Amino acid sequence: MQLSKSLKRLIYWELGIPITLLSIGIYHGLMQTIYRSGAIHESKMAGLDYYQGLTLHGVINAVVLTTFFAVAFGHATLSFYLKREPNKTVGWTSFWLMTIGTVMASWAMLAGKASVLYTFYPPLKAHPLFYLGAALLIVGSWLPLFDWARMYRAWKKENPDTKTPLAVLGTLVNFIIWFVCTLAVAYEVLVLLLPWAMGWKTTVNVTLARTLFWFFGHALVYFWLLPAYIMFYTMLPKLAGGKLYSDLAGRIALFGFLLLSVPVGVHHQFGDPSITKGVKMFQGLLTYGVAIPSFITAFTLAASLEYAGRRRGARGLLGFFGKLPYLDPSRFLFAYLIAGLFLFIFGGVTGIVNASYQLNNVVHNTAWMPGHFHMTVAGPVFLAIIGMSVYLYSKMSGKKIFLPRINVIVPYLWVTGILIFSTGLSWGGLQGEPRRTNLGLTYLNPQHELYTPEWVPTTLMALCGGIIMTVAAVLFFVVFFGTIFSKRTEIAALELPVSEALHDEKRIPLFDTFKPWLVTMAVILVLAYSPALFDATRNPGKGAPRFTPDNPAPIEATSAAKPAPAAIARH
Ligand code: HEM
Ligand SMILES: [Cu+2]
Repeated sequence: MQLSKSLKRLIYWELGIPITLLSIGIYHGLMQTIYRSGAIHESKMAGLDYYQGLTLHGVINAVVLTTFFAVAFGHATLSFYLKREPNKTVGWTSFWLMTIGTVMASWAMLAGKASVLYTFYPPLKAHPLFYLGAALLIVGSWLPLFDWARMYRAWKKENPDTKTPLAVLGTLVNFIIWFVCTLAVAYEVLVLLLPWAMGWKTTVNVTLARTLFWFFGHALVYFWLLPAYIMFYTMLPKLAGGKLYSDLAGRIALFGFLLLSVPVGVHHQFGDPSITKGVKMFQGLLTYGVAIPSFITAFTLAASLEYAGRRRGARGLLGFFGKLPYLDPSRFLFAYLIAGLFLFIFGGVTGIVNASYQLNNVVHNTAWMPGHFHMTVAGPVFLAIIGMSVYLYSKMSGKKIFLPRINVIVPYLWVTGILIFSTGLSWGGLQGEPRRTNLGLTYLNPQHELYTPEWVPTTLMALCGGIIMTVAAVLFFVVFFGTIFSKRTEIAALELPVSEALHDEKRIPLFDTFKPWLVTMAVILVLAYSPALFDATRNPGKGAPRFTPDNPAPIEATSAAKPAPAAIARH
Protein backbone atom coordinates (compact mmCIF):
# COMPACT_ATOMS: atom_id res chain seq x y z
CA MET A 1 0.00 0.00 0.00
CA GLN A 2 1.26 3.49 -0.88
CA LEU A 3 1.19 6.09 1.88
CA SER A 4 1.14 9.86 1.55
CA LYS A 5 4.43 11.65 2.13
CA SER A 6 3.16 13.34 5.26
CA LEU A 7 2.07 10.09 6.92
CA LYS A 8 5.32 8.38 6.00
CA ARG A 9 7.33 11.20 7.48
CA LEU A 10 5.20 11.12 10.63
CA ILE A 11 5.83 7.41 11.13
CA TYR A 12 9.58 7.77 10.42
CA TRP A 13 9.96 10.46 13.06
CA GLU A 14 7.91 8.52 15.57
CA LEU A 15 10.22 5.55 15.07
CA GLY A 16 13.48 7.48 14.74
CA ILE A 17 13.27 9.84 17.73
CA PRO A 18 12.88 7.20 20.44
CA ILE A 19 15.47 4.91 18.86
CA THR A 20 17.95 7.78 18.87
CA LEU A 21 17.17 8.47 22.53
CA LEU A 22 17.50 4.77 23.23
CA SER A 23 21.28 5.15 22.89
CA ILE A 24 21.21 7.11 26.17
CA GLY A 25 18.96 4.47 27.72
CA ILE A 26 21.26 1.62 26.72
CA TYR A 27 24.37 3.46 27.85
CA HIS A 28 22.90 3.85 31.32
CA GLY A 29 21.79 0.22 31.39
CA LEU A 30 25.40 -0.82 30.92
CA MET A 31 26.60 1.74 33.45
CA GLN A 32 24.16 0.41 36.06
CA THR A 33 25.58 -3.08 35.77
CA ILE A 34 29.08 -1.61 36.13
CA TYR A 35 28.25 0.48 39.21
CA ARG A 36 26.36 -2.39 40.78
CA SER A 37 29.12 -4.94 40.26
CA GLY A 38 31.56 -2.86 42.27
CA ALA A 39 33.88 -2.51 39.26
CA ILE A 40 33.81 1.20 40.14
CA HIS A 41 33.01 2.88 43.42
CA GLU A 42 31.66 6.17 42.11
CA SER A 43 28.38 7.97 42.59
CA LYS A 44 28.55 9.53 39.13
CA MET A 45 30.27 9.17 35.76
CA ALA A 46 30.50 11.66 32.90
CA GLY A 47 28.57 14.20 34.96
CA LEU A 48 25.50 11.99 35.46
CA ASP A 49 24.83 10.34 38.80
CA TYR A 50 23.37 6.90 39.41
CA TYR A 51 19.78 7.97 39.97
CA GLN A 52 19.85 10.45 37.14
CA GLY A 53 21.00 7.63 34.87
CA LEU A 54 18.46 5.17 36.26
CA THR A 55 15.68 7.71 35.73
CA LEU A 56 16.79 8.31 32.14
CA HIS A 57 17.03 4.54 31.61
CA GLY A 58 13.52 3.79 32.90
CA VAL A 59 11.82 6.80 31.32
CA ILE A 60 13.43 6.54 27.88
CA ASN A 61 13.34 2.76 27.49
CA ALA A 62 10.07 1.95 29.16
CA VAL A 63 7.94 5.04 28.56
CA VAL A 64 9.19 7.19 25.67
CA LEU A 65 10.24 4.37 23.32
CA THR A 66 7.14 2.29 23.96
CA THR A 67 4.67 5.17 23.64
CA PHE A 68 6.09 6.63 20.43
CA PHE A 69 6.29 3.16 18.95
CA ALA A 70 2.72 2.22 19.88
CA VAL A 71 1.44 5.36 18.13
CA ALA A 72 3.57 4.80 15.01
CA PHE A 73 2.59 1.14 14.84
CA GLY A 74 -1.07 2.07 15.32
CA HIS A 75 -0.90 4.47 12.37
CA ALA A 76 0.69 1.74 10.27
CA THR A 77 -1.75 -1.06 11.18
CA LEU A 78 -4.89 1.04 10.82
CA SER A 79 -3.81 2.47 7.47
CA PHE A 80 -2.81 -0.95 6.20
CA TYR A 81 -5.92 -2.87 7.25
CA LEU A 82 -8.59 -0.22 6.80
CA LYS A 83 -7.06 1.05 3.55
CA ARG A 84 -7.40 4.69 4.52
CA GLU A 85 -5.11 7.18 6.18
CA PRO A 86 -5.44 8.83 9.56
CA ASN A 87 -6.04 12.57 9.73
CA LYS A 88 -2.64 14.21 9.34
CA THR A 89 -3.42 17.29 11.44
CA VAL A 90 -4.36 15.10 14.38
CA GLY A 91 -1.32 12.90 13.75
CA TRP A 92 1.14 15.78 13.69
CA THR A 93 -0.44 17.56 16.66
CA SER A 94 -0.07 14.35 18.62
CA PHE A 95 3.53 14.06 17.46
CA TRP A 96 4.43 17.58 18.54
CA LEU A 97 2.78 17.25 21.94
CA MET A 98 4.67 14.02 22.58
CA THR A 99 7.94 15.47 21.32
CA ILE A 100 7.71 18.71 23.29
CA GLY A 101 6.76 16.71 26.38
CA THR A 102 9.76 14.42 25.88
CA VAL A 103 12.11 17.38 25.43
CA MET A 104 10.82 19.02 28.63
CA ALA A 105 11.16 15.87 30.71
CA SER A 106 14.57 15.06 29.18
CA TRP A 107 15.85 18.51 30.02
CA ALA A 108 14.75 18.09 33.63
CA MET A 109 16.39 14.68 33.88
CA LEU A 110 19.65 15.68 32.17
CA ALA A 111 19.88 18.82 34.29
CA GLY A 112 19.70 16.64 37.39
CA LYS A 113 16.39 18.17 38.45
CA ALA A 114 14.25 15.08 38.13
CA SER A 115 16.10 12.07 39.54
CA VAL A 116 12.85 10.53 40.70
CA LEU A 117 12.93 7.29 38.66
CA TYR A 118 10.22 6.41 36.19
CA THR A 119 7.72 5.79 39.01
CA PHE A 120 8.18 9.35 40.43
CA TYR A 121 6.79 8.40 43.85
CA PRO A 122 6.48 11.31 46.25
CA PRO A 123 8.19 12.39 48.46
CA LEU A 124 10.79 12.27 45.68
CA LYS A 125 10.14 15.50 43.86
CA ALA A 126 10.99 16.54 40.31
CA HIS A 127 11.17 19.87 38.56
CA PRO A 128 7.66 20.94 37.40
CA LEU A 129 8.74 20.59 33.75
CA PHE A 130 9.24 16.85 34.28
CA TYR A 131 5.61 16.42 35.33
CA LEU A 132 4.36 18.76 32.64
CA GLY A 133 6.44 16.94 30.03
CA ALA A 134 5.02 13.58 31.15
CA ALA A 135 1.49 14.98 30.92
CA LEU A 136 2.10 16.30 27.38
CA LEU A 137 3.53 12.98 26.25
CA ILE A 138 0.41 11.24 27.52
CA VAL A 139 -2.09 13.71 26.12
CA GLY A 140 -0.30 13.61 22.76
CA SER A 141 -0.61 9.83 22.68
CA TRP A 142 -4.38 10.04 23.33
CA LEU A 143 -5.22 12.03 20.22
CA PRO A 144 -4.79 9.30 17.59
CA LEU A 145 -7.30 7.04 19.38
CA PHE A 146 -10.15 9.44 18.62
CA ASP A 147 -9.13 9.67 15.00
CA TRP A 148 -8.70 5.90 14.68
CA ALA A 149 -12.13 5.39 16.25
CA ARG A 150 -13.55 7.64 13.53
CA MET A 151 -11.75 5.64 10.82
CA TYR A 152 -12.97 2.40 12.34
CA ARG A 153 -16.61 3.54 12.45
CA ALA A 154 -16.44 4.65 8.82
CA TRP A 155 -14.96 1.29 7.82
CA LYS A 156 -17.57 -0.56 9.86
CA LYS A 157 -20.37 1.27 8.08
CA GLU A 158 -19.02 0.10 4.75
CA ASN A 159 -18.31 -3.44 5.99
CA PRO A 160 -21.00 -4.23 8.57
CA ASP A 161 -20.65 -8.01 8.30
CA THR A 162 -16.90 -8.34 8.00
CA LYS A 163 -14.91 -9.24 11.08
CA THR A 164 -12.79 -6.37 12.31
CA PRO A 165 -9.20 -7.23 11.37
CA LEU A 166 -7.46 -8.64 14.45
CA ALA A 167 -4.64 -6.08 14.30
CA VAL A 168 -7.14 -3.21 14.23
CA LEU A 169 -9.07 -4.69 17.12
CA GLY A 170 -5.81 -5.08 19.05
CA THR A 171 -4.74 -1.50 18.44
CA LEU A 172 -8.11 -0.12 19.52
CA VAL A 173 -8.21 -2.32 22.64
CA ASN A 174 -4.70 -1.21 23.47
CA PHE A 175 -5.40 2.48 23.22
CA ILE A 176 -8.66 2.18 25.15
CA ILE A 177 -6.71 0.54 27.98
CA TRP A 178 -4.14 3.31 27.65
CA PHE A 179 -6.71 6.08 27.71
CA VAL A 180 -8.46 4.72 30.79
CA CYS A 181 -5.32 4.05 32.79
CA THR A 182 -3.58 7.30 31.92
CA LEU A 183 -6.56 9.28 33.23
CA ALA A 184 -5.41 8.27 36.71
CA VAL A 185 -1.78 9.20 36.20
CA ALA A 186 -2.76 12.47 34.52
CA TYR A 187 -4.78 13.27 37.63
CA GLU A 188 -1.86 12.29 39.85
CA VAL A 189 0.57 14.46 37.92
CA LEU A 190 -1.59 17.51 37.30
CA VAL A 191 -3.63 17.67 40.50
CA LEU A 192 -1.33 16.17 43.13
CA LEU A 193 2.30 16.45 42.06
CA LEU A 194 2.57 19.55 39.91
CA PRO A 195 1.02 22.00 42.43
CA TRP A 196 3.18 20.46 45.16
CA ALA A 197 6.32 20.73 43.00
CA MET A 198 5.47 24.37 42.30
CA GLY A 199 5.31 25.00 46.04
CA TRP A 200 1.59 25.88 45.89
CA LYS A 201 0.54 22.94 48.04
CA THR A 202 2.21 21.95 51.26
CA THR A 203 1.76 18.21 51.07
CA VAL A 204 0.78 15.22 48.96
CA ASN A 205 -1.06 12.10 50.00
CA VAL A 206 1.69 9.60 49.25
CA THR A 207 -0.53 6.52 49.28
CA LEU A 208 -3.07 8.12 46.99
CA ALA A 209 -0.32 9.12 44.57
CA ARG A 210 1.06 5.57 44.56
CA THR A 211 -2.40 4.07 44.12
CA LEU A 212 -3.12 6.33 41.16
CA PHE A 213 0.30 5.55 39.72
CA TRP A 214 -0.33 1.80 39.84
CA PHE A 215 -3.83 2.14 38.45
CA PHE A 216 -1.83 3.29 35.45
CA GLY A 217 1.33 1.27 36.01
CA HIS A 218 0.13 -2.26 35.53
CA ALA A 219 -2.00 -1.40 32.52
CA LEU A 220 1.12 0.29 31.15
CA VAL A 221 2.62 -3.19 31.03
CA TYR A 222 -0.16 -4.29 28.67
CA PHE A 223 0.21 -1.15 26.63
CA TRP A 224 3.82 -2.24 26.14
CA LEU A 225 2.84 -5.79 25.35
CA LEU A 226 -0.15 -5.51 23.04
CA PRO A 227 1.73 -4.27 19.96
CA ALA A 228 3.94 -7.35 20.38
CA TYR A 229 0.83 -9.54 20.80
CA ILE A 230 -0.60 -8.10 17.61
CA MET A 231 2.59 -9.13 15.83
CA PHE A 232 2.50 -12.59 17.42
CA TYR A 233 -1.08 -13.24 16.32
CA THR A 234 -1.21 -11.57 12.95
CA MET A 235 2.37 -11.88 11.63
CA LEU A 236 4.35 -14.62 13.35
CA PRO A 237 2.36 -17.56 11.89
CA LYS A 238 2.76 -16.16 8.38
CA LEU A 239 6.48 -15.51 8.88
CA ALA A 240 6.86 -19.08 10.13
CA GLY A 241 5.26 -20.37 6.94
CA GLY A 242 1.94 -21.37 8.52
CA LYS A 243 -1.41 -20.05 9.69
CA LEU A 244 -2.88 -18.64 12.86
CA TYR A 245 -4.43 -21.61 14.66
CA SER A 246 -7.56 -19.75 15.75
CA ASP A 247 -8.70 -16.24 14.98
CA LEU A 248 -11.35 -16.31 17.69
CA ALA A 249 -8.76 -17.17 20.34
CA GLY A 250 -7.00 -13.92 19.51
CA ARG A 251 -10.20 -11.94 19.95
CA ILE A 252 -11.04 -13.60 23.26
CA ALA A 253 -7.53 -12.88 24.54
CA LEU A 254 -7.68 -9.23 23.50
CA PHE A 255 -11.01 -8.63 25.23
CA GLY A 256 -9.68 -10.50 28.26
CA PHE A 257 -6.87 -7.97 28.45
CA LEU A 258 -9.34 -5.14 28.10
CA LEU A 259 -11.19 -6.37 31.20
CA LEU A 260 -8.25 -7.33 33.36
CA SER A 261 -5.31 -5.04 32.58
CA VAL A 262 -6.30 -2.17 34.83
CA PRO A 263 -8.05 -3.50 37.97
CA VAL A 264 -4.94 -5.31 39.22
CA GLY A 265 -2.53 -2.45 39.96
CA VAL A 266 -2.64 -2.98 43.73
CA HIS A 267 -0.45 -6.07 43.22
CA HIS A 268 2.39 -3.52 43.10
CA GLN A 269 1.33 -2.28 46.53
CA PHE A 270 1.21 -5.52 48.53
CA GLY A 271 3.67 -3.86 50.90
CA ASP A 272 1.76 -0.57 51.29
CA PRO A 273 0.39 -0.48 54.83
CA SER A 274 -2.56 1.84 54.11
CA ILE A 275 -4.31 -0.56 51.76
CA THR A 276 -6.31 -3.25 53.47
CA LYS A 277 -5.69 -6.92 52.84
CA GLY A 278 -9.12 -7.65 51.32
CA VAL A 279 -8.35 -5.24 48.48
CA LYS A 280 -4.94 -6.80 47.98
CA MET A 281 -6.42 -10.30 47.97
CA PHE A 282 -9.11 -9.37 45.42
CA GLN A 283 -6.73 -7.65 43.01
CA GLY A 284 -4.23 -10.46 43.55
CA LEU A 285 -6.87 -12.95 42.38
CA LEU A 286 -7.80 -10.80 39.39
CA THR A 287 -4.10 -10.78 38.53
CA TYR A 288 -4.21 -14.53 38.17
CA GLY A 289 -7.20 -13.95 35.90
CA VAL A 290 -4.82 -12.30 33.42
CA ALA A 291 -3.12 -15.67 33.15
CA ILE A 292 -6.16 -16.88 31.13
CA PRO A 293 -5.67 -14.67 28.06
CA SER A 294 -1.93 -15.23 28.43
CA PHE A 295 -2.30 -19.01 28.29
CA ILE A 296 -4.80 -18.77 25.43
CA THR A 297 -2.10 -16.86 23.58
CA ALA A 298 0.66 -19.30 24.48
CA PHE A 299 -1.32 -22.35 23.30
CA THR A 300 -2.60 -20.67 20.14
CA LEU A 301 0.87 -19.55 19.14
CA ALA A 302 2.42 -22.92 19.92
CA ALA A 303 -0.24 -24.61 17.77
CA SER A 304 0.36 -22.12 14.96
CA LEU A 305 4.10 -22.75 15.05
CA GLU A 306 3.54 -26.49 15.12
CA TYR A 307 1.33 -26.20 12.05
CA ALA A 308 4.03 -24.18 10.28
CA GLY A 309 6.75 -26.66 11.23
CA ARG A 310 4.70 -29.63 10.01
CA ARG A 311 4.02 -27.88 6.72
CA ARG A 312 7.76 -27.58 6.37
CA GLY A 313 8.14 -31.32 6.82
CA ALA A 314 8.61 -31.70 10.58
CA ARG A 315 7.89 -35.05 12.23
CA GLY A 316 7.43 -36.26 15.78
CA LEU A 317 6.07 -34.46 18.80
CA LEU A 318 8.44 -31.51 18.93
CA GLY A 319 10.17 -31.81 15.57
CA PHE A 320 8.51 -28.61 14.39
CA PHE A 321 10.86 -26.56 16.55
CA GLY A 322 13.71 -27.63 14.29
CA LYS A 323 11.98 -26.54 11.09
CA LEU A 324 11.31 -22.88 11.71
CA PRO A 325 13.13 -20.08 9.81
CA TYR A 326 15.28 -18.89 12.71
CA LEU A 327 18.15 -17.47 10.69
CA ASP A 328 16.52 -16.42 7.44
CA PRO A 329 17.63 -12.80 6.83
CA SER A 330 14.66 -12.19 4.54
CA ARG A 331 12.32 -13.07 7.42
CA PHE A 332 14.32 -11.43 10.16
CA LEU A 333 11.14 -10.33 11.90
CA PHE A 334 10.54 -13.98 12.76
CA ALA A 335 13.84 -14.01 14.64
CA TYR A 336 12.91 -10.93 16.67
CA LEU A 337 9.49 -12.31 17.55
CA ILE A 338 10.46 -15.88 18.38
CA ALA A 339 13.41 -14.75 20.48
CA GLY A 340 11.09 -12.49 22.45
CA LEU A 341 8.54 -15.26 22.94
CA PHE A 342 11.23 -17.54 24.28
CA LEU A 343 12.24 -14.95 26.88
CA PHE A 344 8.61 -14.40 27.74
CA ILE A 345 8.35 -17.95 29.11
CA PHE A 346 10.78 -16.96 31.87
CA GLY A 347 9.25 -13.51 32.21
CA GLY A 348 5.85 -15.11 32.75
CA VAL A 349 7.04 -17.67 35.28
CA THR A 350 8.89 -15.08 37.38
CA GLY A 351 5.82 -12.83 37.10
CA ILE A 352 3.66 -15.50 38.73
CA VAL A 353 5.99 -15.34 41.74
CA ASN A 354 5.62 -11.56 41.91
CA ALA A 355 1.85 -11.75 41.67
CA SER A 356 1.56 -14.00 44.69
CA TYR A 357 0.58 -11.97 47.73
CA GLN A 358 2.83 -14.16 49.91
CA LEU A 359 5.88 -14.76 47.69
CA ASN A 360 5.96 -11.11 46.75
CA ASN A 361 7.29 -10.41 50.23
CA VAL A 362 10.42 -12.37 49.43
CA VAL A 363 11.26 -10.56 46.21
CA HIS A 364 9.81 -7.09 46.76
CA ASN A 365 12.30 -4.32 45.94
CA THR A 366 15.10 -6.81 45.35
CA ALA A 367 17.14 -7.31 42.19
CA TRP A 368 14.69 -10.11 41.34
CA MET A 369 12.33 -7.42 39.98
CA PRO A 370 14.57 -6.00 37.26
CA GLY A 371 15.56 -9.65 36.64
CA HIS A 372 11.90 -10.34 35.89
CA PHE A 373 10.98 -7.32 33.82
CA HIS A 374 14.00 -7.39 31.55
CA MET A 375 12.50 -10.70 30.37
CA THR A 376 9.21 -8.95 29.59
CA VAL A 377 9.62 -5.30 28.68
CA ALA A 378 13.24 -5.70 27.62
CA GLY A 379 12.35 -9.10 26.13
CA PRO A 380 9.36 -9.64 23.82
CA VAL A 381 8.32 -5.99 23.99
CA PHE A 382 11.70 -4.50 23.19
CA LEU A 383 12.57 -7.05 20.51
CA ALA A 384 9.20 -6.59 18.79
CA ILE A 385 9.63 -2.81 18.90
CA ILE A 386 13.12 -2.67 17.45
CA GLY A 387 12.47 -5.46 14.93
CA MET A 388 9.28 -3.83 13.69
CA SER A 389 10.89 -0.38 13.60
CA VAL A 390 13.59 -1.45 11.20
CA TYR A 391 11.09 -3.56 9.25
CA LEU A 392 8.62 -0.70 8.81
CA TYR A 393 11.33 1.76 7.91
CA SER A 394 12.88 -0.55 5.33
CA LYS A 395 9.55 -1.38 3.64
CA MET A 396 8.15 2.14 3.68
CA SER A 397 11.35 3.70 2.36
CA GLY A 398 12.22 0.98 -0.16
CA LYS A 399 15.70 0.61 1.36
CA LYS A 400 17.31 -2.76 1.87
CA ILE A 401 18.32 -3.78 5.38
CA PHE A 402 21.91 -2.85 6.09
CA LEU A 403 23.96 -5.93 7.13
CA PRO A 404 21.05 -8.41 6.96
CA ARG A 405 23.02 -11.29 8.47
CA ILE A 406 23.97 -9.25 11.48
CA ASN A 407 20.38 -8.08 11.79
CA VAL A 408 19.08 -11.63 12.09
CA ILE A 409 21.48 -12.56 14.90
CA VAL A 410 20.83 -9.41 16.99
CA PRO A 411 17.77 -10.89 18.74
CA TYR A 412 19.58 -14.12 19.67
CA LEU A 413 22.54 -12.21 21.02
CA TRP A 414 20.14 -10.07 23.04
CA VAL A 415 18.41 -13.17 24.42
CA THR A 416 21.74 -14.68 25.44
CA GLY A 417 22.66 -11.44 27.22
CA ILE A 418 19.32 -11.14 28.98
CA LEU A 419 19.34 -14.75 30.17
CA ILE A 420 22.73 -14.27 31.83
CA PHE A 421 21.85 -10.79 33.12
CA SER A 422 18.47 -11.78 34.53
CA THR A 423 19.81 -14.96 36.10
CA GLY A 424 22.38 -12.84 37.94
CA LEU A 425 19.77 -10.37 39.11
CA SER A 426 17.20 -12.98 40.11
CA TRP A 427 19.74 -15.06 41.97
CA GLY A 428 21.00 -11.95 43.76
CA GLY A 429 17.44 -10.89 44.52
CA LEU A 430 16.74 -14.18 46.26
CA GLN A 431 19.74 -13.42 48.45
CA GLY A 432 18.41 -10.00 49.34
CA GLU A 433 20.37 -7.92 46.81
CA PRO A 434 18.42 -4.64 46.56
CA ARG A 435 17.27 -3.03 43.35
CA ARG A 436 17.65 0.71 42.71
CA THR A 437 20.95 0.80 44.57
CA ASN A 438 24.45 1.77 43.51
CA LEU A 439 25.96 -1.26 45.21
CA GLY A 440 29.54 -0.31 44.32
CA LEU A 441 29.50 2.48 46.89
CA THR A 442 28.81 0.21 49.84
CA TYR A 443 27.75 -3.44 49.56
CA LEU A 444 30.24 -4.21 46.81
CA ASN A 445 33.04 -2.06 48.09
CA PRO A 446 35.51 -4.27 50.01
CA GLN A 447 36.66 -1.19 51.95
CA HIS A 448 33.18 -0.58 53.28
CA GLU A 449 31.74 -2.07 56.46
CA LEU A 450 28.59 -3.14 54.58
CA TYR A 451 30.58 -5.23 52.08
CA THR A 452 28.54 -8.31 51.12
CA PRO A 453 30.65 -10.88 49.24
CA GLU A 454 27.63 -13.11 48.39
CA TRP A 455 26.62 -10.51 45.83
CA VAL A 456 29.93 -10.60 43.97
CA PRO A 457 29.04 -13.51 41.64
CA THR A 458 25.47 -12.33 41.10
CA THR A 459 26.41 -8.80 40.10
CA LEU A 460 29.31 -10.04 37.96
CA MET A 461 26.90 -12.26 36.11
CA ALA A 462 24.58 -9.31 35.55
CA LEU A 463 27.57 -7.32 34.28
CA CYS A 464 28.53 -10.05 31.77
CA GLY A 465 24.94 -10.24 30.52
CA GLY A 466 24.78 -6.44 30.35
CA ILE A 467 27.88 -6.30 28.16
CA ILE A 468 26.40 -8.83 25.72
CA MET A 469 23.10 -6.90 25.63
CA THR A 470 24.99 -3.70 24.91
CA VAL A 471 26.87 -5.34 22.03
CA ALA A 472 23.54 -6.55 20.60
CA ALA A 473 22.05 -3.08 20.95
CA VAL A 474 25.04 -1.44 19.26
CA LEU A 475 24.76 -3.89 16.36
CA PHE A 476 21.09 -3.01 16.11
CA PHE A 477 21.91 0.70 15.95
CA VAL A 478 24.38 -0.02 13.14
CA VAL A 479 21.69 -1.91 11.22
CA PHE A 480 18.96 0.68 11.86
CA PHE A 481 20.95 3.81 11.06
CA GLY A 482 22.85 2.00 8.29
CA THR A 483 19.49 1.27 6.67
CA ILE A 484 18.37 4.88 7.06
CA PHE A 485 21.54 6.18 5.43
CA SER A 486 21.54 3.72 2.54
CA LYS A 487 20.08 4.34 -0.92
CA ARG A 488 16.61 3.40 -2.03
CA THR A 489 16.70 0.32 -4.26
CA GLU A 490 13.20 -1.13 -4.10
CA ILE A 491 9.61 -0.03 -4.42
CA ALA A 492 8.58 1.81 -1.28
CA ALA A 493 5.30 0.54 0.17
CA LEU A 494 3.74 -0.24 3.52
CA GLU A 495 3.55 -4.01 3.66
CA LEU A 496 2.83 -6.14 6.70
CA PRO A 497 2.95 -9.93 6.87
CA VAL A 498 -0.66 -11.14 7.17
CA SER A 499 -1.43 -14.53 8.72
CA GLU A 500 -4.47 -16.37 7.45
CA ALA A 501 -6.45 -18.23 10.09
CA LEU A 502 -6.46 -22.02 10.11
CA HIS A 503 -9.77 -21.98 11.95
CA ASP A 504 -11.46 -18.86 10.71
CA GLU A 505 -14.53 -19.05 12.95
CA LYS A 506 -17.62 -17.27 11.73
CA ARG A 507 -18.19 -13.78 13.00
CA ILE A 508 -19.58 -13.71 16.54
CA PRO A 509 -21.05 -10.24 17.09
CA LEU A 510 -20.05 -10.21 20.79
CA PHE A 511 -16.39 -10.41 19.78
CA ASP A 512 -16.75 -7.70 17.20
CA THR A 513 -18.13 -4.88 19.28
CA PHE A 514 -16.81 -2.78 22.12
CA LYS A 515 -19.85 -1.68 24.12
CA PRO A 516 -20.55 -4.72 26.34
CA TRP A 517 -16.84 -5.06 27.06
CA LEU A 518 -16.46 -1.42 27.99
CA VAL A 519 -19.41 -1.65 30.38
CA THR A 520 -17.99 -4.80 32.01
CA MET A 521 -14.59 -3.15 32.23
CA ALA A 522 -16.14 -0.17 34.05
CA VAL A 523 -17.97 -2.43 36.51
CA ILE A 524 -14.84 -4.43 37.40
CA LEU A 525 -12.86 -1.22 37.74
CA VAL A 526 -15.35 0.28 40.17
CA LEU A 527 -15.44 -2.93 42.21
CA ALA A 528 -11.67 -3.27 42.36
CA TYR A 529 -10.69 0.34 42.77
CA SER A 530 -13.32 2.08 44.91
CA PRO A 531 -12.16 0.29 48.07
CA ALA A 532 -8.51 0.90 47.19
CA LEU A 533 -9.05 4.62 46.66
CA PHE A 534 -11.21 4.72 49.78
CA ASP A 535 -8.35 3.19 51.80
CA ALA A 536 -5.84 5.57 50.27
CA THR A 537 -7.83 8.67 51.17
CA ARG A 538 -9.14 7.54 54.56
CA ASN A 539 -5.92 6.10 55.81
CA PRO A 540 -3.14 7.97 54.05
CA GLY A 541 -0.30 7.94 56.57
CA LYS A 542 2.14 10.82 56.67
CA GLY A 543 1.95 13.24 53.73
CA ALA A 544 4.96 14.27 51.67
CA PRO A 545 6.73 17.34 53.07
CA ARG A 546 6.68 20.73 51.41
CA PHE A 547 9.30 21.57 48.79
CA THR A 548 10.20 24.59 46.70
CA PRO A 549 10.96 23.98 43.01
CA ASP A 550 14.66 24.86 43.31
CA ASN A 551 15.63 22.66 46.23
CA PRO A 552 15.43 18.87 46.51
CA ALA A 553 15.33 19.09 50.32
CA PRO A 554 11.98 19.82 51.97
CA ILE A 555 11.49 23.21 53.56
CA GLU A 556 11.07 21.89 57.10
CA ALA A 557 14.15 19.69 56.87
CA THR A 558 16.26 22.53 55.49
CA SER A 559 15.26 24.89 58.25
CA ALA A 560 15.81 22.25 60.93
CA ALA A 561 19.08 21.14 59.23
CA LYS A 562 17.92 17.54 59.01
CA PRO A 563 18.91 15.21 56.16
CA ALA A 564 16.49 15.27 53.26
CA PRO A 565 13.94 12.45 53.40
CA ALA A 566 14.17 12.38 49.61
CA ALA A 567 17.68 11.01 49.88
CA ILE A 568 16.62 8.35 52.35
CA ALA A 569 13.43 7.34 50.61
CA ARG A 570 15.30 6.14 47.57
CA HIS A 571 16.94 3.28 49.37
C1 HEM B 1 22.06 -3.03 27.63
C2 HEM B 1 20.82 -3.18 27.99
C3 HEM B 1 20.32 -3.00 29.40
C4 HEM B 1 21.00 -3.14 30.58
C5 HEM B 1 22.44 -3.55 30.79
C6 HEM B 1 20.06 -2.84 31.64
C7 HEM B 1 20.36 -2.85 33.00
C8 HEM B 1 19.51 -2.49 34.01
C9 HEM B 1 19.79 -2.60 35.43
C10 HEM B 1 21.07 -3.15 36.04
C11 HEM B 1 18.71 -2.13 36.10
C12 HEM B 1 18.51 -2.10 37.61
C13 HEM B 1 19.18 -0.96 38.26
C14 HEM B 1 18.81 -0.84 39.71
O1 HEM B 1 17.71 -1.26 40.11
O2 HEM B 1 19.64 -0.32 40.49
C15 HEM B 1 17.75 -1.72 35.12
C16 HEM B 1 16.51 -1.17 35.41
C17 HEM B 1 15.51 -0.98 34.48
N1 HEM B 1 15.57 -1.28 33.12
FE1 HEM B 1 17.20 -1.92 32.11
N2 HEM B 1 18.85 -2.54 31.09
C18 HEM B 1 18.96 -2.63 29.73
C19 HEM B 1 17.96 -2.44 28.80
C20 HEM B 1 16.65 -2.13 29.11
C21 HEM B 1 15.58 -2.04 28.17
C22 HEM B 1 15.71 -2.27 26.67
C23 HEM B 1 14.46 -1.71 28.86
C24 HEM B 1 13.05 -1.48 28.39
C25 HEM B 1 12.63 -1.50 27.17
C26 HEM B 1 14.84 -1.56 30.25
C27 HEM B 1 13.98 -1.19 31.27
C28 HEM B 1 14.35 -1.00 32.58
C29 HEM B 1 13.47 -0.48 33.60
C30 HEM B 1 12.02 -0.04 33.43
C31 HEM B 1 14.21 -0.45 34.79
C32 HEM B 1 13.71 -0.01 36.17
C33 HEM B 1 14.19 1.34 36.51
C34 HEM B 1 13.86 1.69 37.93
O3 HEM B 1 14.00 0.85 38.83
O4 HEM B 1 13.41 2.83 38.13
N3 HEM B 1 16.17 -1.85 30.37
N4 HEM B 1 18.25 -1.96 33.85
CU1 LIG C 1 1.72 -5.36 37.48
